[in-house]
Amino acid sequence: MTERTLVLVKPDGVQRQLAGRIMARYEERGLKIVGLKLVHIDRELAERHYAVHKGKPFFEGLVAFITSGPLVAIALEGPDAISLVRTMNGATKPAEAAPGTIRGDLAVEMGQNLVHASDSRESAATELAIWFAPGELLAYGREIDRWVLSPQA
Ligand code: IDP
Ligand code: MG
Repeated sequence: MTERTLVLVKPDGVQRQLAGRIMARYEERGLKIVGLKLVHIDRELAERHYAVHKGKPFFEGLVAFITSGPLVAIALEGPDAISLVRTMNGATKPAEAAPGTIRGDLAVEMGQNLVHASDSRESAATELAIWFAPGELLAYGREIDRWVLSPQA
């Protein structure tokens, strides 16, 4: 089923100038970019994005890291996009991420593991609404060869 998911190329990815290469992997796989922005977020947005991790020992470090520099937020669309992107990103801990995955190829540290991706239908809907305003996401128009701006699904 066609899904939409949120991906972040975290500040380490932007700082290492890997944003384009990481995005290219998703494009090459066949996913469509339906939203895209370069942003340096504040603590308030970081806490909303990582709300499920509030209270965990790594939470403060995570918020400090995600607010440390600009990141790229990408809305991707495609068949089973949510699980497909998680598989492409690889395990959270880079040492356990399979070669061929983004983390398995390009990262070594859990705290600097380059990418975020929504992990469920629910988190994808919540996160896309946090990162993209209605009207910032694209969708196919009725004519299949044309992109149009549309309100968030
Ligand atoms: P995910 O990014 O693979 O979905 P989550 O468990 O949602 O992983 O954790 C969010 C992020 O928090 C991870 O990508 C990683 O950067 C960081 N993180 C998770 N667990 C730890 C930990 O035990 N120590 C340090 N950082 C962690
Ligand atoms: Mg997660």
